[in-house]
Amino acid sequence: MPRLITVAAAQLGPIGRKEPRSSVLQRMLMLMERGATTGCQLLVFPEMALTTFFPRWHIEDEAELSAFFEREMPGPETMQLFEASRRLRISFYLGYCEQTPKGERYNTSILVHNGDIVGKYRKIHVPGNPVYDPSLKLQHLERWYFRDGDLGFKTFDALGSRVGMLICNDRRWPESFRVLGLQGVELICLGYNSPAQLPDMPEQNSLRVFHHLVPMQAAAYQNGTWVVATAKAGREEGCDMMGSSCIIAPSGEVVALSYTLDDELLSCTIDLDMTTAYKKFFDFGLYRRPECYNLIVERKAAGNPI
Ligand code: ING
Repeated sequence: MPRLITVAAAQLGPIGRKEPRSSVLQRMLMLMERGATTGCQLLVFPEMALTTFFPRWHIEDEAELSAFFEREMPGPETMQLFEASRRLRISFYLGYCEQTPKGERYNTSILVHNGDIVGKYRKIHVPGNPVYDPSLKLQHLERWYFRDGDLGFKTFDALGSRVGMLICNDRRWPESFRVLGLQGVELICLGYNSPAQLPDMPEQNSLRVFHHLVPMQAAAYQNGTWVVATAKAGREEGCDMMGSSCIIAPSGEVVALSYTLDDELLSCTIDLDMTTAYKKFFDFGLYRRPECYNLIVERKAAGNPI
């Protein structure tokens, strides 16, 4: 008996700087309704799904900035997603900007099952610049706005599966996936906001989708896990954001790929038991040599030969 589950990347098109939460939530609820009618059990929304990707600006107006953050989850507006989850029996991953009661700000995701939060993650690899750098054509000020995630890489047993969460830039680092792999992860949910072009490194422009897919395909295979990765896509406030939301099998194959840069539901029925053969091939307990991997935790930057 295969262990089947129907999952979907719930891709969102661009969100304007002034677009109200209510309008974004409307779009998300539509995707949830569509997911329900097509038998989806889990929807993966993007990183920072409720707002525009504001770290492309250096925002000094505290009132404007503050409006991008959630102080409660669920809050008065996001409650609708939780109600829909309960009513439609659909679980979801949601990326959002979290502000704690102490005023700490994190780039966060949650896993919601049957209207309850069953998992929480705070982005560990926070990319970009810590201060405004006028020499750059494209600002990416996540390090100015967000603290480093402090919850580690955890897995959550939900939906008859072992689920892990990552956010955007985490997908480029093999360590993110390995720490989840060492906990037997079977399904990794990830939302992202990635510029389709890098005006400060234009030689990489033609490789953007390759650099998005290749680390996740490798990691899915090396850890024997499914990956669902969801974009906030399209031309957002003059910035082209990459689409290519995808579902990747434990074989490393991309089995579904989005074909628009707008709101799109990309679903696939996946067999969680497909992880078994790959986990057996890469039998960590038999073949891994952690005693030879010390540098991975001892060193941060590359240094002298040992
Ligand atoms: N986005 C980017 C990503 O990894 C980034 C970060 C920064 C890309 C600088 C390119 C240049 O795709 C997020 N949201 O992490």
